Amino acid sequence: MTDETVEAVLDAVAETAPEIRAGLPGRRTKADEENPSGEVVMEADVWADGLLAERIAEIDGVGTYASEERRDTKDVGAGYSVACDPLDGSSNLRSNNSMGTIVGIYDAPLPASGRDLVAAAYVLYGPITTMVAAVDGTVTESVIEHDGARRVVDEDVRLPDDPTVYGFGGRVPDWTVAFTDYAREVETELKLRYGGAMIGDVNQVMTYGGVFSYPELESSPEGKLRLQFEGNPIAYVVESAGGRSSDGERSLLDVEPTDLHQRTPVYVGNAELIERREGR
Ligand code: FDP
Repeated sequence: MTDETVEAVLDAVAETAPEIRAGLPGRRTKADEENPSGEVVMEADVWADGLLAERIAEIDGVGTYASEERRDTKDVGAGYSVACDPLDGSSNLRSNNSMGTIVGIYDAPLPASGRDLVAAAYVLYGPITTMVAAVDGTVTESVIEHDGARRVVDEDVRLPDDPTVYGFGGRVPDWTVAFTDYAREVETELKLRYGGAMIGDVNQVMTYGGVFSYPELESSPEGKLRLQFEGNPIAYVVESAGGRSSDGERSLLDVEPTDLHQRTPVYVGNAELIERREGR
């Protein structure tokens, strides 16, 4: 369990990314199964999970592999717990829009607190395949080359001070009164950017500044996104880049972990915009 393990996990995710991307065209249909959260998955979700599980399990210093696609954790040795969302936003496959892969490396058994993360990263499958990684408090952006090599293009990614964009998930009639009030205010200040894949939408915020939220809903007070696989890793990246995260009351990194697949409302972005939501 060393920093070499962290780099090896990030390398494995980067090396797998071109393969995941290349295999998407033939896997745009629904698989005949549901994930542990009860959602129908795409063939690409299952396939990407299989590839990542195999590659990450081989790494010295990794003890556990877990993903949004499997009910239980997989014991693979001794060391860090690696939690993945193999294809975040995979419902965008049908409409050919952006998607991502998310990885969180925890120094604790799962479910773990975000404070146990030692690194987190995401791959964005946009026109270019990129990886944004937070390690030791520094966030880098790399272009992933065809052979899976990471070429750093920004050595110190920081959230811009002047926020520009927002993206909010969920249907408006399903929003709570408090969230609706907040959204109405933010709408008058920022431009809407919502593409339906958290990674794509968060990367807009990382690039232009602003706020992304998949909030608590009337029909689902815990929202939609999963703490271990989505909320914590994204919070770790955004906070390492100088932003803030919240479940509406506290940093996502301080949310008590209770279940591997627990959901949480997610707010990430510039500090002032997150604090304004917490103040309501
Ligand atoms: P998806 O179901 O396509 O995997 O993780 C779930 C997620 O996508 C996020 O990437 C995205 O932000 C959200 O769900 C989109 O949900 P809506 O369709 O409700 O907007």
